[in-house]
Amino acid sequence: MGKKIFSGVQPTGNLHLGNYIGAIKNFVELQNQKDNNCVFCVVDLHAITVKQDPKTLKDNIRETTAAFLASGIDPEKSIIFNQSLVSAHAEGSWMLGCVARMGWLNRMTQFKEKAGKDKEKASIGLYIYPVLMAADILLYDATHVPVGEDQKQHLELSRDIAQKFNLDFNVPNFLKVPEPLIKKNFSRIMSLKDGTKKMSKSDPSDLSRINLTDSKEEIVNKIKKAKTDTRPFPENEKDLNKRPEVENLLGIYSSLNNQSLKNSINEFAGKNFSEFKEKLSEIVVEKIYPISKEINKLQKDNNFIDDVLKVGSEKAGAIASEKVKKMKEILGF
Ligand code: AQP
Repeated sequence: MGKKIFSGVQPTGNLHLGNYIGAIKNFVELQNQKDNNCVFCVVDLHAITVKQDPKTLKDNIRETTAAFLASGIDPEKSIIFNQSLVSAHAEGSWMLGCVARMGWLNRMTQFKEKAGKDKEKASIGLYIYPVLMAADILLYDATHVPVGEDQKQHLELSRDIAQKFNLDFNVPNFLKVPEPLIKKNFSRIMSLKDGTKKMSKSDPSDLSRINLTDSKEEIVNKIKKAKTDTRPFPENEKDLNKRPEVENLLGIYSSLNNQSLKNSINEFAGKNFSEFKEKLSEIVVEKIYPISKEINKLQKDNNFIDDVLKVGSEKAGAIASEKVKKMKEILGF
């Protein structure tokens, strides 16, 4: 039997190679597997948990949609929409928020990281973000959720919320308990400048990430400047110990070539970093530049992108509002 897939990406600009390898690349693979039903969402309600400029947000919603399409997500095969067009997400989130416990949310490390030292000033939305994420997933009866390693904890919370709702209202199996789909390898791509920090949209340094809209020259330049170390190229996996930057670059190379880390190391053992970086640039340009070109092309036609989202939101809304209707009946409304 096929899987029911739900996943989302925030339209917060600067979509990068980490988003591609950790999420979007897998979305395309899952879409193309027989019998899967896939829903891919531009999670704009999540984006406003931190302040957004309205005009930039609108552009970023379209850019993220364009990135989905340019990467190979096909609106004929998958549902593509933006969250704010389907009000069931906000309604479902409220009902699930009354089931989720403060203690559970207090453990979420992403809130702690994003709120920083002054958590009193963080928005309530940022705190309850994982509840909205649970609604996103549970409204579609998703069986599997492809995410990067950083989202594992939020997904576990979605599972807890589903189980508690089913138990509290004695509706066994009403909310489906979703499974995370996290790639064993290369599920966390790190900054090109610091191998201990994840590659992130909000890193102030553009050199820390390869954007999905970068030109060929920018890609080559960023890889040239990517941090390595002074030790020779690794001979085996043990040689990667305490070398996060080198491990990360080899991870990117392996993932884009669909080969193991071991094979990549063997390919370059005895050679120097400049040779490796040249090959790495080639594969990144080969995989990312066509996406960048297509995003630029699609962005010239806002009507087309808006239409994809409108059609997708009608399909998504039909599924999600039906689930919300049943939730309301269960709650006694
Ligand atoms: N560095 C990464 N490596 C692997 N996967 C990643 N993802 C994000 N960064 C990496 C995965 O991409 C999907 C969409 O992420 P998102 O845009 O919804 O949120 P995010 O995780 O907050 O992205 P960023 O880049 O880290 O944004 P900021 O800088 O705002 O915090 C998710 O599946 C995520 O796992």
